[in-house]
Amino acid sequence: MKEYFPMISKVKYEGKGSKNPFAFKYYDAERIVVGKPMKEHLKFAMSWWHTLCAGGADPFGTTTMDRSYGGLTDPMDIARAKVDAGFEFMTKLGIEYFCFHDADIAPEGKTFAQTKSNLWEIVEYIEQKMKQTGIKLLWGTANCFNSPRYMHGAGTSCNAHSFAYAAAQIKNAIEATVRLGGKGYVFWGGREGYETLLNTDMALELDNMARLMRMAVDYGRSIGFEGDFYIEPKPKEPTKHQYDFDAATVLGFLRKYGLDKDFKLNIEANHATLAGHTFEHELTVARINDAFGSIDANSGDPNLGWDTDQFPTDVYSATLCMLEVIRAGGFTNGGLNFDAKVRRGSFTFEDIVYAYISGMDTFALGLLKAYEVIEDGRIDEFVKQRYISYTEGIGKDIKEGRASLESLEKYILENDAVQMQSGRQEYLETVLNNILFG
Ligand code: XUL
Ligand code: CO
Repeated sequence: MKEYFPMISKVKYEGKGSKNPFAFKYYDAERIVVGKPMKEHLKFAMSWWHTLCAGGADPFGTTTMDRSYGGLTDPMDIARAKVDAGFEFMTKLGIEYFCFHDADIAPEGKTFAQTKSNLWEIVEYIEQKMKQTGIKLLWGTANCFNSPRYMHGAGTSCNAHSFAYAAAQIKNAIEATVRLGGKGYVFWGGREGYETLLNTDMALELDNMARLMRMAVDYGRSIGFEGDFYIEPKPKEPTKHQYDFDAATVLGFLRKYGLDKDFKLNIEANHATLAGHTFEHELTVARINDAFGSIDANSGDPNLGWDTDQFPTDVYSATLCMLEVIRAGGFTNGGLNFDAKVRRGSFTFEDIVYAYISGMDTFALGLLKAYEVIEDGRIDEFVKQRYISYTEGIGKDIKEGRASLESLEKYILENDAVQMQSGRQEYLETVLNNILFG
């Protein structure tokens, strides 16, 4: 069989002293960290779209990366070659999961019937490869944003025919996910938003988006899908305003429509940046609402207002992310999907290898550092002490629901000198630096 990544055989852990660009410096898959192997803490996944499809096009220029897999022209031949290349890549890197959109794995046909048969042919091929390699599906999704038929949205389209088309696509994408044993199904509202309120019935659009999700849950459960549905929040791009703005907005939506039992959140770092939040903020909101599900690991550029989907290299951010994952009890059905792409100028297959090695090493280091933060204990202890006033006296009464405005007024009349404590942010930042950099 043709080899697409001849520059590597199995990528191994060589430790932080290694200068081998094709070796892991921190990611040691089988190393036991607090009771389980690193690979189970991290559950890395390959994104089919960025890794095997994206050609580096941007609004100002055409593709820079050859994704013809050796000059193939027939879209189904290319689809099969992507399966070969993807499984070769994952096997060599030791990545045990992948994620896909229907449109990434199989080309659209002239009719929907043709699209469907293309999809199922490739799904069967993927299934064989999964059996041979033991690689698993993390989540599937449907691309209901690329085609012109979704120019006004999919579930939120003003056009019921577009809604119906999206439903048909989602039905097949869920079936494919179930068939491949995926434990997650993602809704990223690609064009579920608006450009101007002058032409938008927001109430109907949101009701319809919820209707589509309800149909997906009902259908998924009816064919035996026991995993999690996810919404992936993002505030803007491609629409000016995306309805799934951020974690808090999505939680309000899910609760309003009674979808919160079936849906969790897939938090993406760059989307948090676009919403004006930190990655860890979005993860915390998900965790404290029992909605933490999965992660799209990447990074954005804080100086830009769009989604750059860069590979994550910031250990500080990865540490704070992994702290949240640990606090949430670790991944169950979810994992860490590299929803990230190499830069337009990094156009060779070798660059994809460097990118994944760097992302995997970053999160491996983040995992180790997060456990060091916990073991060190200074930060957790500080937070505990900061709220100590709620463990006794009037604070305990407030926390346990025994206080009222009257009882608190009575208390203040007798104790009106409030003593304050410092938040010690600068000190805590030095503690974190000390743990990260020694
Ligand atoms: C887009 C994005 C998507 C979703 C899946 O910003 O993150 O790739 O992850 O549709
Ligand atoms: Co994403």
